[in-house]
Amino acid sequence: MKFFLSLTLLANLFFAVAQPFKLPGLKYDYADYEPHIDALTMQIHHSKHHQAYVDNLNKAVKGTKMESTSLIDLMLYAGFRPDAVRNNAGGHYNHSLFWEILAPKDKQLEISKELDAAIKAQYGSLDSLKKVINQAGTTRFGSGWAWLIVTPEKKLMVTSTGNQDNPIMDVSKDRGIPIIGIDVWEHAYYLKYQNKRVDYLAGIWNLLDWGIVSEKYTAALKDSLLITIEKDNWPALKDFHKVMGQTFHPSETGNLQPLKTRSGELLAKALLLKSSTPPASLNKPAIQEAMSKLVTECDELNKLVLKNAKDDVLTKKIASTHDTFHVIQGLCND
Ligand code: MN3
Repeated sequence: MKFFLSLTLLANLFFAVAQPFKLPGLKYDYADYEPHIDALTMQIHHSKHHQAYVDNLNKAVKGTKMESTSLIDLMLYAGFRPDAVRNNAGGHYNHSLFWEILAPKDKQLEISKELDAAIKAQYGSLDSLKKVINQAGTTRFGSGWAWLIVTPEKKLMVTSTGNQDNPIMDVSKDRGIPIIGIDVWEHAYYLKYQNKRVDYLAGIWNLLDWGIVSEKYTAALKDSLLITIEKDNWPALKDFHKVMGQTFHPSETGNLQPLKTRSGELLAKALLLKSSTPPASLNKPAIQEAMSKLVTECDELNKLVLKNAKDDVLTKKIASTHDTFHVIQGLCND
């Protein structure tokens, strides 16, 4: 078990930094997933759809700073990235997970005691968990995924996302590390099940390798990504960051127009940030202090703009305000 686990961790590490991204091979032949998923569907899904996500992801990051960004980081801040990155990074990650957790019946491993106990404690039984996941999959309008995730509070949670989004992404409402992902795009089932998503979802459980899911559960509980996600869950900080970025960065090249038109908005976002509740792990005096300082500085900055202060005065002031903001972000990474 220990050996297996370290192999998984090693694979994850490799997975996180390896670029260009590559299509992972399947552990079994396309026909081995029959009759629940037919061989042709597996073949097209893996060698055409997933391959296209990989190719388009490589294309989208090529020649940009993102070329050296890990897949996890591409997804964590998907909301700040081009749609092509969000969609194809998600497509690559989601399908890689999907292939990993599927196995023919005679190759599947047993569920671990820990995961079994966690499921029973939260959902009563494995069958009721399956029902909740199926419900998430059937009610997902259009294309998307149904998930079982481990949350930053180390609880299990069932959720779903649209398109190729996933719960690692900042754009998702429910966040955590996925340990089960069920593809509910029509391309995953149409040839055999046509429009009958419910029948496909009923069939897919025959292929679920609970042994692999158990390994993913154990790894997720220890993964520092959970801490990152918890700290990242602060919408008011992100809202402030957006306006700060859009006003400060142009000022670095001498363009003060965005600041002059948006200093009031920047102050409003700072006030909202100050009155918001930080994620539990960041609710500390030093961060509260920095937020107060940020409000004061944004207020002073806004007054300078209203008084038509000179450009060099404004440039200096926004630079120091930006520094204060990074004190909060810096502190966040303690
Ligand atoms: Mn798919």
